[in-house]
Amino acid sequence: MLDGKTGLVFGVANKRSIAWAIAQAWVREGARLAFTYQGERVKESVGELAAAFGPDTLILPCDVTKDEEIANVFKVVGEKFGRLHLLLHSVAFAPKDALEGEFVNTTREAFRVAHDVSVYSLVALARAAAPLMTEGGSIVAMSYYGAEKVVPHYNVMGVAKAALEAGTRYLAYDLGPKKIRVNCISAGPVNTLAARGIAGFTEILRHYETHAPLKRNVLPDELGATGAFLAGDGAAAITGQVIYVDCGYQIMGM
Ligand code: IMJ
Repeated sequence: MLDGKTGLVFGVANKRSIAWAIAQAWVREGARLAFTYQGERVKESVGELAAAFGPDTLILPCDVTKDEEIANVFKVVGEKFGRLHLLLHSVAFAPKDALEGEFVNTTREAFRVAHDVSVYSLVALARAAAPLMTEGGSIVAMSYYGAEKVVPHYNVMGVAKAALEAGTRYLAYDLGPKKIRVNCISAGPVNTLAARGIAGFTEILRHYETHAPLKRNVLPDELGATGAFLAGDGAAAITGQVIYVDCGYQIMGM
């Protein structure tokens, strides 16, 4: 149960977003949420989705590469909510070129952008959230298997997710004394905006169906359920972990 808890969700773009699945699960368990969106293109869709939780749902713009925008989000959330218990980081970006060619050709700029948007943002958000998490908290970030094994074309995002997972451990250490837990969900492939346009994504889904022990792909609702678990007291002693929600794919050697 998440009754009486407040949460802040980064990374909803549309109804297919993993962030949306986890937000719905948090609300179903009784949490009150605020949302951020990145860019005018998704402002409307995030607004329409968030309105499902009431007309006065807080929706704020946030480009996570801008310190001023992050500061503004936490200032407003502090004013409206007073305190914060939950934070979801479901944000990643690498320039498209970097996900198409060979990793060896990654430019300094693509590497920088991927790590700024996808990794540093978690550090910045955790630091800004901590002073509002006066009753303890749960921070959840999204990762992917490409962090630990080579997934063709995942390239610099794999390196960024490895840093995100390591960052999760260091944040868990720093924030543990404040009863703030920090964990990652490593999700199997899901057909979201971040997956669209990836060459051969249908084949990737089929590969998981064939090779994962459960012989199917993960459903967004199942990621929501794990997000709700990590947010709640059932996970009160879990921090710094990467939880695989991938139908068992990660255990396979061949
Ligand atoms: C992304 C690229 C290559 C292989 C991939 C993915 N596989 C999966 C993804 C196998 C599952 C999706 N994923 C886990 C991501 O983290 C995607 C991040 C992403 C996607 C894009 C596409 C559009 C763009 N930049 C992006 N940056 C990050 O321009």
